[in-house]
Formats: sequence, C-alpha cells, structure tokens
Amino acid sequence: ENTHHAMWEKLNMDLEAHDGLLEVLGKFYGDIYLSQENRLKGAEYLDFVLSEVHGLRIREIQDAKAEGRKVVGSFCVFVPEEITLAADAVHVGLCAGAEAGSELAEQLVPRNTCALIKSFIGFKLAKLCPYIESTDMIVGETTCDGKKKAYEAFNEIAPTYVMEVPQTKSEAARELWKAEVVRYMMEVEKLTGRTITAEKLKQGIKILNNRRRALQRLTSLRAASPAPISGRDALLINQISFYDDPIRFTAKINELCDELEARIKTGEGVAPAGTPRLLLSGCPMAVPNWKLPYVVESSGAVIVGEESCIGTRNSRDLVDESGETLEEMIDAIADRYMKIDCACFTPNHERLDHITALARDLKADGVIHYSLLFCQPYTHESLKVDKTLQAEGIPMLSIETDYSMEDVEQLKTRIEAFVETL
Ligand code: BJ8
Repeated sequence: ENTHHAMWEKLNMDLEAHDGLLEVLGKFYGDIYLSQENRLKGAEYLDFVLSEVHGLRIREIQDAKAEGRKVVGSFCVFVPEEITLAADAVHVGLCAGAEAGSELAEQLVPRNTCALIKSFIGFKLAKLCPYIESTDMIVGETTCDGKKKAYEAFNEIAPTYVMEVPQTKSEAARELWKAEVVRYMMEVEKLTGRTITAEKLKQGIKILNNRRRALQRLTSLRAASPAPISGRDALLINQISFYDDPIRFTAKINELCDELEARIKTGEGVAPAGTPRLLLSGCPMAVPNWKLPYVVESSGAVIVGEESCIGTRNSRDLVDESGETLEEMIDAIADRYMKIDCACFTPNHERLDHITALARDLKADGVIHYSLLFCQPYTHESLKVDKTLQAEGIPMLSIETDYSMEDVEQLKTRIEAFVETL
C-alpha cells in the first residue's frame, strides 16, 4: 500500500480513483520525460518533485498547517502571492491539466467549456486533488467568462473568494485593481489572524522576485544553440514553480542554470544545432498537460520558450523593490500585476510586442499558437498574433486542442508539415 494512503484518506480523497490516476500519470511521465536523452543532472529534482507532487509536498503542507499556517489556492497569476507569503501562508496553484473527472464537471459547467476549467472542477468532484482538499481559502478571479461563471458554480461545492480583475489597462482599472489587492490583503489577514507588516511584505516580494529572476535566467539561457534544455523540461520547471516551496525551488533552478551554462560552454545540447526552434504561445499548460510539447519535440523540432502564464508571462515582470512603506509596496504590487498581458484584456497590444520580441530573443524559427478549445480570448488573439508575426516574417501555426489524446496523430501530421517548411 502507498505510504501516503492514510494522509489522502484523511483528506477525503477517492483512494481507488486516485491510485488509478497516479498509475496513468507515472506511465505518461515515463514515456514523455524519462525517455529523453542527454537530460540534465538537475532534472533529478524535477523527477523527484513530480513523483511526490501528491505525496511529500502534501505532507509538508500538512505539517505547515499543523504549525498553524494557512493554505491558499488560486487559478490565475493575477492573485498576488506576495501577500499570501507575507502572512506566512502557503500559496499553491490549483489549475489542472488532465481529463480526469471532466465528465462529472459537466454537471456544473456547460459542455463547451475549456478543458482547464472542466479539469479543476472535475478534480474536485472526483476527489482527486490533494491540493484543493488542503486549502483553507480558494481564490478565483474575474478573467474570462468561462472562469467567472465557473467560480459561481464552484462556490457551491467549495467556497471561493473572487478577486475582480479589470478588463482594460485604464487609470480607473488600475485603481479598481489596487483596491482589490488591498481587499485581498485584508481577507488573508482575516484568514490567518496575522497582520501583514511592511517588513513581511518586503520579504514576500523578495522571495517571489528571486523566483522570477531564476526563471528569467532559464529563459535567457535557452537562447543558446544548440538548445541546452528540452521544452518539456522547461515547461515542467514552470509547472513546478506553482507547487514547490519558492525558496527551495529558486535554489534548485539556479543550480540547474549553472549546469546549463556549463553545457552551453561546451556546445552540448538536447538536439543537434540546426534543429528547428519553436516558441509556444497562448493558453497556460497546467500539469500534467504535456501533450503538445511532446508532439512538437517528437516531430523534429525543439521548443525554446513558452509565452504563457505557465511560462514567461509569469516571470517577465518584477515587483519594484524600492518601496519602504506598506502603501508603496502595495502600489508596486498593483503596478506589476497590471503589466500581465492576458488575452482577457482589451485592447492587449503589449502581448503582440512581447511575442515578437521573445521569438527574436530566443532565435525561434517559428511560433506555435496554442488555444484550448472553447477559449474565446486566446482563440481570438491567435488571429492577431498570426498577422503580427507574418508582418515580421516569423511563421506561425495555430493549434486548437484539449486534453484528450484523440488528436495526437493529427497534430503530429500538422506539426511535422509546419516544421518541414522552416
Ligand atoms: S492571467 S491566461 S492564468 S486568466 S484557457 S480558463 S482564458 S477559456 S487561463 Fe489565465 Fe489568469 Fe489570463 Fe493567465 Fe479562460 Fe481560456 Fe480556459 Fe483560460
């Protein structure tokens, strides 16, 4: 019997269904990750964290709870984690990237809802996610219509605090957002019974900026040719950043970057120089959604960047660290988050500039735009991204898909054809 069974049982999980999920996941991970050649030594950390993502990490979180710390779960990079950390709470991402439970989800949301939403609802209904079951507070947000309405339904099975994210970048929108940051801070103080001081908030800002700096370092090292790390491993690093302790994660990723630097010096890579280099752009790929990177990297290309919230959109901007008072720091946090170029905003020109610049910086030969089926914001923007990249002479392929494996062969055919033209 699995050593974590008693813990999962306490969390009221469906042990049988969960064992089944872990088995499928283990096999999937073996095929997609462990089969890679020339992998980094630092990938041992990734393998370990992933193999224990529902085990040891949950145990740590339970230990933190036993010490009186609270756990906050969120679904969007708009929720300011600095504030959570400043109240000594643990912050985890709850987005899910597997089909398990999706049919159950259709009791609460319409069929034509994106796979990401169906997945987190399905995981809750099927009692498969130890993170959701460990949270003391779940935070939703008003981004796309799909999520906004899903939180209303989700609230009936799991109380959800919702942050109002504005839809434009106007001055009034920024004021609204700042008020929401303050309201979140008060809610976290109420939850934890702790007062957020300037000193604590400064610490939270520093910890998360350091995590972003490590991820920025990884991004810039991927400009090297031959590509020193696979897109799959880089995606996994970004995915793990939402679960692991931020200080440990930062240290491990910096070690991994040291190894990458050494590799780059000796000209070593995961694919020969001259392998077509692709940038992925679009919807976030929540763990264990590795389908597209796997198909791409089995089609004669290598992925050199991810323009998504589980990618550069979450690491590109730092919070200004010069603030000393609580007020200054809250302003700095509000400003930093207002820079997020999510497709839910209108207009959202910055994203087009960011994609072009990233493709150039990473020396990408082409871009694959990825939208989840039924995702209005990103499907719309794929047309604009295509136009922009065309004008810049950068080829783009637009993919719309979900979490099922049914279209893998078809995707492979399209991606291979695209790669041939590069
Ligand atoms: S800041 S990208 S994490 S909202 S895929 S649920 S948009 S229908 S995820 Fe996101 Fe925050 Fe924006 Fe980032 Fe809706 Fe589209 Fe589904 Fe999506």
